[in-house]
Amino acid sequence: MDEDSSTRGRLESFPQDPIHRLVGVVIPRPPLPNPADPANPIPQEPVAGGMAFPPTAGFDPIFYVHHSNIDRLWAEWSCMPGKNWGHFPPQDWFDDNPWHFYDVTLENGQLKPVEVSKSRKDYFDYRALGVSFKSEDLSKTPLPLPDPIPGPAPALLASLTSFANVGSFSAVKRDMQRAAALGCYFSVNAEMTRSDRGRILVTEMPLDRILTETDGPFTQMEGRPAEPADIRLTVASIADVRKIAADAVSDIIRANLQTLLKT
Ligand SMILES: [Cu+2]
Repeated sequence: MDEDSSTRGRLESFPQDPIHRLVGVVIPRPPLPNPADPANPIPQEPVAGGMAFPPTAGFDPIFYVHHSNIDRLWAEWSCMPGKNWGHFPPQDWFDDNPWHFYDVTLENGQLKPVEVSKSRKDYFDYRALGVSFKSEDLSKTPLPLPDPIPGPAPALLASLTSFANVGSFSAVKRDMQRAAALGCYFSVNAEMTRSDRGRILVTEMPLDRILTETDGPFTQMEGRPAEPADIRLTVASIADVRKIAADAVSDIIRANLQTLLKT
């Protein structure tokens, strides 16, 4: 189980998670009245069995049946023809070894615990871990991890409105440069091009990483929520800041989006 939401696999989200919750039975509890502040009742944690919580799930014998089945599904998937990996976390995520297990060995007639600590990448090859499944076709090869792991895929920074207005400006600029080096795209809305800080950021963005957005309904345009048609104004502002014709900016943004969708 991994707490980092950016590295959660699909199999973990379904059926791994829902089976934990269904077996654990999560019963919501209504909020308690709050005499000091009647408008804000006090929320209560739900009542649930051990399987619904990671720290106690392993005490339920069903846990082992459930996870053997999840591992079997993973193994079957990885042996199917034409499968490929999705986006990869960075190499150091694969090299990290966050989990510690105990195995036993026989030493002078005594069982001794041995700590097992492998890096994450070593858990991708279940056969190397000595795991096999009754239904497994041993003539098929599980999908191997590429070596080295390719860098993370370009990510889209959803909105630069808050990015542009929060924190020290030199830190924001440095973060933007680091994000650009990682292959991130930046989306710009009209509101952003109205602040000095926003305009400076747009000046320094790599042109091949700029995208547009309305960020509506959160951003406002002349007193109403921003709409897709307002993108014209964003394009005009980018053109103004970068001293390029608006048509050229439209062409660049269209090409950037096509590149992003192909990756
Ligand atoms: Cu689980």
